[in-house]
Amino acid sequence: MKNRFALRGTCLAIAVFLTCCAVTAAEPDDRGSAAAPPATKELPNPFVCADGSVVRTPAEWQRRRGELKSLFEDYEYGHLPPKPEKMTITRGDAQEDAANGVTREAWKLNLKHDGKTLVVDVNLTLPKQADGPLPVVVQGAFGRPGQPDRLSAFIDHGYAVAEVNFMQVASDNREQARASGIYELFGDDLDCGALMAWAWGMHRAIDALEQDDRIDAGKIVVTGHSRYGKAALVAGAFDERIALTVPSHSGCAGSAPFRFIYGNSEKLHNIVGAFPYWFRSDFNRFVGKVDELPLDQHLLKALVAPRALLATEGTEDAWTNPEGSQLTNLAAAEVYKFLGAGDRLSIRFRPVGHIPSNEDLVEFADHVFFGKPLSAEFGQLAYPQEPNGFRWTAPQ
Ligand code: GTR
Repeated sequence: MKNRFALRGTCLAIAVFLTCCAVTAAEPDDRGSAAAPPATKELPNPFVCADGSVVRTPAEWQRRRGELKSLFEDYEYGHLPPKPEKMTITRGDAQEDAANGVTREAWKLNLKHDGKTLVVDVNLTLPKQADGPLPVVVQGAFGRPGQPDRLSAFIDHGYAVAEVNFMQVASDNREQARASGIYELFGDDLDCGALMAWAWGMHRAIDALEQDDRIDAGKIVVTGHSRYGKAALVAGAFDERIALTVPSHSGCAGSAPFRFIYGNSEKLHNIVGAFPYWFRSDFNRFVGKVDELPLDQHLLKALVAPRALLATEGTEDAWTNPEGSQLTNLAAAEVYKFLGAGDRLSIRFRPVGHIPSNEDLVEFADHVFFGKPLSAEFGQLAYPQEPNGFRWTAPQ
């Protein structure tokens, strides 16, 4: 049981090591278990596999997708923890909130693994006039208490909202990081940081939502703002049950690349300096060496393909590198086009600072799920195109 989920990576590492030995007596790559491509200043090519072969068909993309997931697990976020052995759900009584036209239910997910239990709270809010199974927005419960209408952009348009208590999953506190939540549940087996842990928490909420026939399991949206936008993007990349992923102003380690930093936006050394516990503990080895990173964030977006993905950005939110997010969208678009899903990837810029724009999520979700028209601002670029971003294109 112990280290079960590190086993796959270890096998790959051994395979890579043996291959290297057969060709040359070079030292094994000690930077992770997935094979690292050569250093590159441009965004790495998603279509070239670890063995140098080129992805030519959507079926071959599936294998490449597995490699890309390993890169993110082995180098940046750590491994996605497994589903716990058992989950039971305690559903609190439905509370009617007539003033806001909603029904609220407090759920407790009791997650059991290897004799240990972790309880994660999920607050479900349903529009009162529900008609048929509802699309649902899953997000961290970071909302501002005392603002009961904070979910109204979703609820008023017929979307249910499930808010997951991320802090029970992994603390967002440097001193207490890796001391509670999933780190207690799984013990030493985990190498993931908080971003992957929060993504795992969203996946557990989806396990529960899938069992509720008031929810349309084919219309699951994940979202989050800023650090929770990073977690939402990771969640969407690693779980194909998610139909639409909407990182809001997610910035560095989210929608924005490490290689292209515009203006005074957040760099790898800033984020691993302030929030090392969001990542695998050795991610800081790439400080000052981003060219050697075997991945960049366009590949995380590409992992969501062909499922829908919308990045929402603020052109006055300089720290989150909105110009860089434009570049990763353009790069990921090559994968979307290759998979015949070019219309499922979009970006929406607003002239705002660090505030979410939930109305954009709803408009795009209504478009993807119900075929409603989309306004022209979606997909409109806000910056000149980066000439050095990437030279590769999707194979013909
Ligand atoms: C900042 C951090 C960003 C972003 C932000 C937030 O301090 O540098 O990456 O996550 O916090 O979550 O509000």
